[in-house]
Amino acid sequence: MNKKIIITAAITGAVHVPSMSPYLPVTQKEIIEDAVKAYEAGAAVVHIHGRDPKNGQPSSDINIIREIVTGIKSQCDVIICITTGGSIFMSVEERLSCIPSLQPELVSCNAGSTNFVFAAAANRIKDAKYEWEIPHLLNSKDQIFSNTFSGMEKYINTMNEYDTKPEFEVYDGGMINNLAYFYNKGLIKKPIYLQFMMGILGGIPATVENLAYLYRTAKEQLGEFVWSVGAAGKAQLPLTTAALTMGGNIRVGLEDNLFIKPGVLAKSSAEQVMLTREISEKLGLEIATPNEAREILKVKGIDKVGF
Ligand code: KMH
Ligand code: ZN
Repeated sequence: MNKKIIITAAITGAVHVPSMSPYLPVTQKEIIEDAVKAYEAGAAVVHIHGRDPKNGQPSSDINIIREIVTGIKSQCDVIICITTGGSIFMSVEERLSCIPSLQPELVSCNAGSTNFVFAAAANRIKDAKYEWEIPHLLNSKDQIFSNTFSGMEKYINTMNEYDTKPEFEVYDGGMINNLAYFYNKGLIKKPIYLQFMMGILGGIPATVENLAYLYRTAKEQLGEFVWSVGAAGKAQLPLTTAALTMGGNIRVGLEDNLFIKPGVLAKSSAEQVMLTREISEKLGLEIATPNEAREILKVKGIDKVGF
C-alpha cells in the first residue's frame, strides 16, 4: 500500500460547460478559490485549465492562466499542474505556451491521440446560457484529441528544457507503449508519473479489471513508476477507491465529475477531495502534503516556477 496518498484536484477542465452546473468555476477568482479550498481539504496537487471569464469558454490565454496560478501560489504551496491538453480544439502551440511562459513544476502531457467525446451532455441542457456551449459539446464527435508522436516529442522536449515534470495522461493501453518508446529513446526521466484517465468515451472503460490491466501493462513496459487514477462521472468514486487499495494515488475534481453523489451536484472540487480523503483515512492511509508529494514526484520546487 502507498505510504502517502497524493490527491489531485482537477478544478475546471475544458469539457464541462457552465450550463451543466452553477458550481463549475470559470472566472479566475472562482478557479483560484476552488483550488485553494481543494488544497485546504487535502489536495497536494491542483490541475488547472484557463477559461474566458466572460462566458466560461475554455481558454489558453496565458494572461488568464498566469493570473490563476499566481493567485493560487499567493495563498498556498500546493503543486500546480497546468494543462498542456487545453481543449481538444486547441493547437499544439496554444497548448504548449504555458511552459516557457510560466515554467510550472508539473504539467499534464497526453500520451497519445484519442477520440474524446462528450456530446451526450448536450441532450441534458434545455436553454444553454451561452451560444458556444452546445456546439462545443456536439463538435467533440468530429474531433480527434491530437497528440501525434511529433507533437509528444515536442511536448516532452519542451518540458525537459524548463525542468517541468510531465504528468502523463493515459487514456488507453496503447499509450503506455508510446511512453515506453519515448523512455527507451531517453526523452523521459524517472520517476515516470502516470495519470490513468478512465471512462472517457473514446478511451478505456472505467472498470477495476481495466485498471489492473493498465497497471500490469505499465509494470511490464516501464518497470517502476508513480501512478494515479482519475475517472469520468460516476466512475470517479469507485475507481479512485480501487486505486487506493492498489497503492495508487487519486485524482478528483469538477473537471472529471460534476457530482458528489448520484443526482447531487458537487458544490466544489473540495467536496470530492474531502470524500476521498475520508475513504483514504478509513483505509489507514495518510494524505501527502504538497512537499511530501514533491519528494515522491521529484518536481523542482515552487521557488523555481516562472510566476
Ligand atoms: N480537456 C481534455 C481535452 C489535460 O488537461 O491535459 C483533456 C484534458 C487533458 O484536460
Ligand atoms: Zn485537464
